[in-house]
Amino acid sequence: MARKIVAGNWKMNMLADDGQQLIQEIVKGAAEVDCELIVCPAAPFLQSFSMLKGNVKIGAQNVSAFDNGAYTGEWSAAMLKSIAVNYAIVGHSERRSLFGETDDQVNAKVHKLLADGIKPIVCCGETLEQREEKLEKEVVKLQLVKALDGLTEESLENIVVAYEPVWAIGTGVTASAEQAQEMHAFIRSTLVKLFGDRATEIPLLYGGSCKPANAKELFACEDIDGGLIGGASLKSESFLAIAQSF
Ligand code: 3PY
Repeated sequence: MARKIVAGNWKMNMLADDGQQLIQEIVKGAAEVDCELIVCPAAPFLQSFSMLKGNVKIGAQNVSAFDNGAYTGEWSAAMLKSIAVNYAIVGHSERRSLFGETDDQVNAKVHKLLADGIKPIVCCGETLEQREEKLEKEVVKLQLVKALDGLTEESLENIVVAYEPVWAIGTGVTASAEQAQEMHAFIRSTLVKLFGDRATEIPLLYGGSCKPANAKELFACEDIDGGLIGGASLKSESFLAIAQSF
């Protein structure tokens, strides 16, 4: 798997025409960037983008923890596989806080995705209150231990981890490069303790108001391998500028 990654989480934004235009602009600009780009549109548009090639990959923003059956409104890892989706975000803080996604569900989703050959982008991150109480490391460690429970060493090469401090999501506030690096180094060492040296290969993305103005400083940090981008992924200029910040 590529180590340098910039992934765009479009969240519940963009209609069909705007999305098509944006993806075309991204594909055009992709030749100029030295990293893998992942575009994560809303579910209705996944299929229309999923035949992209080269360094632009397609990711879902969620997946069901179940296989198939009477689960209205859900979609399975096998369905994503059948339309050639490459990645899926799991455990985003918006899913946890707005839709009650639990660590156990995140873990089940990670296993379903890996079983169908889709790479999970596993999100973790603390709230402002937890940081103020100096609990950020404890919280993130627990999220990782639970999300990755039961994984084999071999599956590590198909995992991406994204650190997204909740207080920096959609707020315009970004973690300083020092704060982000400190947490990424902690995540790296936690993963190595859990899985051994092979875990050093897991790409660690920073997410939370990452934009062209701060991407260079963040990506220069030793343990930051790229970004999971929210608002700035909705315009090709800013998304590609971030991808050129390595
Ligand atoms: C943000 O940067 O707002 C994100 O949530 C990216 O996933």
